[in-house]
Amino acid sequence: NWPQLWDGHMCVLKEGPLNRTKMTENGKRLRKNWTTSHVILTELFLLFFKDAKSFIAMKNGNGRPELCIDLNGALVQKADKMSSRKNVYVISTVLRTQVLFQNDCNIQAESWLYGIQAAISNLPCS
Ligand code: I3S
Repeated sequence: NWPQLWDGHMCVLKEGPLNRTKMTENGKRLRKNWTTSHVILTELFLLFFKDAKSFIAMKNGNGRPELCIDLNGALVQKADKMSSRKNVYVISTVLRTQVLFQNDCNIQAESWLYGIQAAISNLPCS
């Protein structure tokens, strides 16, 4: 139950819009499908919501994220070769899911990189 999990365990380290696409799921390559998400970084997870309203709705007991990335043991790296877009990074999880994220503004994109790296480095499997 997402709202309960949220109330019990999560605080927002960073929040805002990012373009993203899943690249691999359980090691299997997927067709890219870039979308803009409202992204929430917590100590444990990177959560992708359809928009800011959907995040608020989840906190009020309605709905859940579109995508939830487990940061424990994950890796985040620059991914220039994985896309023609600029400022692209890839998060690779222990369960071999890969998500690309991107922002046209390099400062914004780097700020997410550093935030995610910091969260990962505070987790036991890093
Ligand atoms: O790395 P790829 O496969 O060339 O990625 C592009 C394609 O997925 C493309 O869609 P098609 O599945 O119709 O070929 C997407 O529209 C592009 O956005 C993908 O590349 P970028 O470079 O934007 O990540």
